[in-house]
Amino acid sequence: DQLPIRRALLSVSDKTGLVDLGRALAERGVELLSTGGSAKALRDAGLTVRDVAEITEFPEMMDGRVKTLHPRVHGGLLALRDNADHVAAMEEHGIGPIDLLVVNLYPFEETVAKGADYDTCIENIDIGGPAMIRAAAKNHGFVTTIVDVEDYEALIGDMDQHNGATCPKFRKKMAQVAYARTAAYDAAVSNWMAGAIGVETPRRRAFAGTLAQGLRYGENPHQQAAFYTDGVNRAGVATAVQHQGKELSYNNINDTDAAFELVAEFDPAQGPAVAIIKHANPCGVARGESLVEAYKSALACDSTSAFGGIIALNQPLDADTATEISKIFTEVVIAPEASDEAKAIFAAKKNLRLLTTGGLPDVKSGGLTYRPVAGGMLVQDKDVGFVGLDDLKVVTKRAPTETEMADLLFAWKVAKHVKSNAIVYCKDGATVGVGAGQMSRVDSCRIAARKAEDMAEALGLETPLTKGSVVASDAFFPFADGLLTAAAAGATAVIQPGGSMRDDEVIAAADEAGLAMVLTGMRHFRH
Ligand code: 93A
Repeated sequence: DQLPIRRALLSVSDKTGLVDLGRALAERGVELLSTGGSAKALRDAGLTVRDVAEITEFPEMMDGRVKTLHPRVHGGLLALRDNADHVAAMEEHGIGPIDLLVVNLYPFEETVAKGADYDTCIENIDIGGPAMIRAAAKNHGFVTTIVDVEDYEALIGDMDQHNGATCPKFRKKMAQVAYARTAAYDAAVSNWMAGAIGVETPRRRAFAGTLAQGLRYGENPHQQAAFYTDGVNRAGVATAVQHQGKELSYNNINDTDAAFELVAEFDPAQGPAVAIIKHANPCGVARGESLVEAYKSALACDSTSAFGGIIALNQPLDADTATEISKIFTEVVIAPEASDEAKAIFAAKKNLRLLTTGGLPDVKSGGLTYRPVAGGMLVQDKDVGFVGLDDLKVVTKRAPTETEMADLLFAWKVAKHVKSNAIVYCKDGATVGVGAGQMSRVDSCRIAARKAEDMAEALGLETPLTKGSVVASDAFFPFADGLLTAAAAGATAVIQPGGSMRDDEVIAAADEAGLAMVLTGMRHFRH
């Protein structure tokens, strides 16, 4: 039901596979039209090509800004072949039909990723390419649109199955891919501009990314999934180098991100820190004199849950830490760097994935987070909230000691990365109990304390590590019960936002229990 492809326009920035495709088309009797660099590449390979400039009777001009933007091109792509008026217009104006469009765009995303200056990025915004793609894809009843080198083979395959034509189903599929490409392209342009001119607002932003990797499956094996990157140059799972082990899964990527973003809260200049993540929540976070000490303390918080976990380090992985980590099963280790010795130790662990990032992300730098809801998407600024010593308000009779204060600030940073309701007990720069994701705050207090009791039993300790700890709560205590649970578990100091109707009641209970309490005035919900 379709005439064979007779004329193709090839205009590509990425010349990969161009010559082979051109040859395959020529062998099938297709006339080749092309733009400057693409035409040259085809000609150099000995193929016969007509310049677009010849049919438009206009030279490429303005540094190539105007080369294909002409009715002889767009008419040839858009004309309905079965519409008498369209056919007459083509005849009247000397427009020949274009049956196949092969375009890949100026490498805008790559140019941005390379850190090019503003004007270079602007010059790499393709105008003619997207215009042709959108035209050809709209006219998919008659025209085939190819925007991805990956689809060249399928194109020739489809033509060979249909006597040199393509089937409607293939053209529709390629049109869908074409619009995905132009949408993602313009989103990349808009988001780059937002960054370049410092627009922070989640409003009037575009959403799209570049497919980085098709994933084997999603959260569960019956869900399809893929990983898209947004081109933001942030040290993390999206930009990391993987040194060994099989491909990361959907859950691995999610947890690795959670782990690295958390550990990045701890400035490496202030000493080593380690975070262990399970199901997107930390099951142990610690600082230490050395990296291996930090790891051991993090593991001691909940060594049961740490099995099969994901570990993030704020300093280069060394041999000692690698040896210690190797003692239990770990899915992923992510660190700024890894020593050759450490890499050699991990090489024996075939199932362990090692990622290095070259650095830590700036946790104070913004960006947006997205969450799908049925029928839409919620967008907000990333939580880059930070409180320091000067922001804290002591509300109890007793002020925290210096040691308590250091642990309170540590616990607060961890709590920011725990799903609400979040309760984090800490002692000596290490978490000793984490309560996450409960519907009631008092349950999070109890669960964290109970897990500490379990660990004490496992480690053969007389008292749980929560004895003499401090506790952070990601949001205010609505009643005194949660705070009293923490006191019963042995906490001596509390950090929380404050702002509850019953703050007075909670403060009185803290005083009565001899607790020191500070308010941050800032909440860290995370869902
Ligand atoms: O500068 S443009 O936006 N103006 C145009 O009219 C135009 N037509 C095609 N860029 C344009 N293109 C792009 O040129 C294509 O999308 C492709 O990426 C590139 C191919 O150029 P060449 O064949 O000279 O290497």
